[in-house]
Amino acid sequence: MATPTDSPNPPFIIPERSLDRDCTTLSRHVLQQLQSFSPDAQDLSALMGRIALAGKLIARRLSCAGIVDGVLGFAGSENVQGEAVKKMDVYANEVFISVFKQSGLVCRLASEEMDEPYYIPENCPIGRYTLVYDPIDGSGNIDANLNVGSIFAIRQQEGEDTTGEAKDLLQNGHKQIAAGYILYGASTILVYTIGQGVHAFTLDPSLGEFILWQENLQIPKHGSVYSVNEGNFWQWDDAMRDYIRYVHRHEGYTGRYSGALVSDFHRILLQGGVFLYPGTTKQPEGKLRLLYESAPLAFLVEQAGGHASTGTQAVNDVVPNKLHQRTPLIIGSVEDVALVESFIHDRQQRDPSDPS
Ligand code: P6P
Repeated sequence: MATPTDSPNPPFIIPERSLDRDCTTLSRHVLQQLQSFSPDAQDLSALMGRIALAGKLIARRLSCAGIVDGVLGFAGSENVQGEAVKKMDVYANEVFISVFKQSGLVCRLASEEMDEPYYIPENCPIGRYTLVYDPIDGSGNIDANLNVGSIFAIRQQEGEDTTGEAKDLLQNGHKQIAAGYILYGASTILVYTIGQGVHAFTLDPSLGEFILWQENLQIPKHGSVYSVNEGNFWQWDDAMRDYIRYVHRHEGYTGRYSGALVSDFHRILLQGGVFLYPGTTKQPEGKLRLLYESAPLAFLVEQAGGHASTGTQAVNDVVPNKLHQRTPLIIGSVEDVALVESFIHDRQQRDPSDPS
């Protein structure tokens, strides 16, 4: 009988990788970035390790969609956003809470899925960090087996939150000390920054570890992709319509829109281009939430040499007035974001009363 080596196409063999690369886990990478083993560095490294665990638990569950209960379909409730909650939204939200219990790291968690911040009392005297997160971004994609993601940011708690309203979270995005996302796709990718570049890890299921894939990602200055839900055209202001008409009439643009912000953003981070979720007549402030969707991605894209704008100001300069505040989002390559902003500026010049 022919042995595999005799066949014209020997079986695919995973190329040998260096032991050192297999050992460059997320937790180790954080310490390398900080070049420190101080208690704060160890805390941040441990924090990212817990987020990686959350990603592994969510990825495992998603991979069983259809053969395990609790993955597909709706939970039968609505969240604070007024959106129908998917079963995976509930599960993923609980996962992030569970991985931080007994960690001594995070005192509060603020999530798209919870009206108010969640406190972990046993951590609060010690843990001075707050996790803000969207546990499953794009959950409408789950039942169609399309990409979804988790988005997170870590902030330092300031002062004593005696009222439980977490008012210290109502500060601009420059207060984020770490941010990133986990993309659950053909592979599970974790991308993060602690303010020293953007770095990407791939989950190696055989190790159960996120292993370093790429360091210091830089977004191209321009890309051909524009990512927007054109079904909202009828609800946009004139500036957005002017931009869309421009890309429809000029060579070199291609539309890509998955329905999951993380998925569309990841493509743009790697290939260049721009993602837009402008304000609409129904939601003038936009759909995406500032604290746990737009601001974390804005931190990432600025670290990668890109830009994130509301159309009139940098996303990371926006000071929220409430936990679940929404903002319009234009994010991606500097040249492509600037092109969109130029149409807004032109309209304002022509009609200063135009709020766009
Ligand atoms: P629409 C998913 O619900 C989400 O928050 C983002 O992940 C995504 O980019 C956007 O909303 C999709 O919204 O209105 O185009 O379906």
